[in-house]
Amino acid sequence: MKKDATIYIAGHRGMVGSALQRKLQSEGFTNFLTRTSRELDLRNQAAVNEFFATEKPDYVFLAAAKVGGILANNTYRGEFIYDNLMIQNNVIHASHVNGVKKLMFLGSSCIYPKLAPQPLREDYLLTGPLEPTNEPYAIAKIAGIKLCDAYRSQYGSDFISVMPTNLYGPNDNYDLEKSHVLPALMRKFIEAKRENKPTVVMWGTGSPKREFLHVDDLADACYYLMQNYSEEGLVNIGTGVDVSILSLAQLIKETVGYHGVIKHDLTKPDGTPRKLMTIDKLKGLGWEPSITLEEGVRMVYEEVREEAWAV
Ligand code: GFB
Repeated sequence: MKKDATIYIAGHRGMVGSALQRKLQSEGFTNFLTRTSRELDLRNQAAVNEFFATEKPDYVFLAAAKVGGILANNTYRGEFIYDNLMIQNNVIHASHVNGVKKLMFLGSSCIYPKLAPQPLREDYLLTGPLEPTNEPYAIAKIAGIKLCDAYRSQYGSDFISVMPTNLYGPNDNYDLEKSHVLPALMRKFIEAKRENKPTVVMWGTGSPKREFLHVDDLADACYYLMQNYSEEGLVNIGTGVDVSILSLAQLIKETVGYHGVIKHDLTKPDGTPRKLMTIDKLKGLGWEPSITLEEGVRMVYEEVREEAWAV
């Protein structure tokens, strides 16, 4: 990627897109194409086609998506499949039509079968039934991988797919109904400490295990792969280490310095029991993460400790 290349980051205001832009800026790239969803609705095929035909990006990072935590995925099932299919179909096809040099499609570790052996290897894709709470989202993301592969096969497009594990970091979503677990618990512990509340409620049993990657590490890996990887299929991006949700809660509790009690809301779903990915392929390509969960949680706490969230 030449430093004067024109780069379109779809989803540049989200947690992933903004991290990608920070990374590319730090590497000396200056020529960014960005549009808010209000300026360009990526579900609108005609609008996307016109944007690509006019702006002719050299490289595309497809980080725009309808995303959310377990409850949002399970509640807005129609939006999660429709919006994501439309966004990725439009952007990937327009990239092909307009001769984009390389495109990176970002998926999620939830594409793997619910009960696949752990750690999850890239070739476990489509070997069993999916976790029901996020099946619509996972189906859309699997379709995106297959779309990139089909365009590579039929047209020779240099479109690659990466599957990040559960992410956290700057510009995360702190809406307690829609967010993922790490920002949700961070907010709950900070507010409970501030307001001297005796308890903090976490969802589910706390026994599911998850792998967490700081989004700055993700952006670093994406930039690395954009330069060093060009194949069909997918590459996992994670840490190769997971923790139980209860351990995560305890880590955040300690980091925040909250001394109350953790309670469980068992009416909320646990979701998939475990989704630890192997990162052997990524390591083999020459990349490893550098931010530990303890460091990352500390970084997030420093970023948001004074935040006054709307109710
Ligand atoms: O992060 P999370 O919403 O998503 O939930 P998933 C992870 C686990 O944390 C679940 C528990 O077992 C939740 O029940 N949990 C505990 C909480 N307290 C809370 C809380 O206050 N808020 C939230 N949100 N969870 C999503 C998928 O799955 O992960 C998406 O639905 C996507 O498709 C994304 O793949 C990365 O890891 O279960």
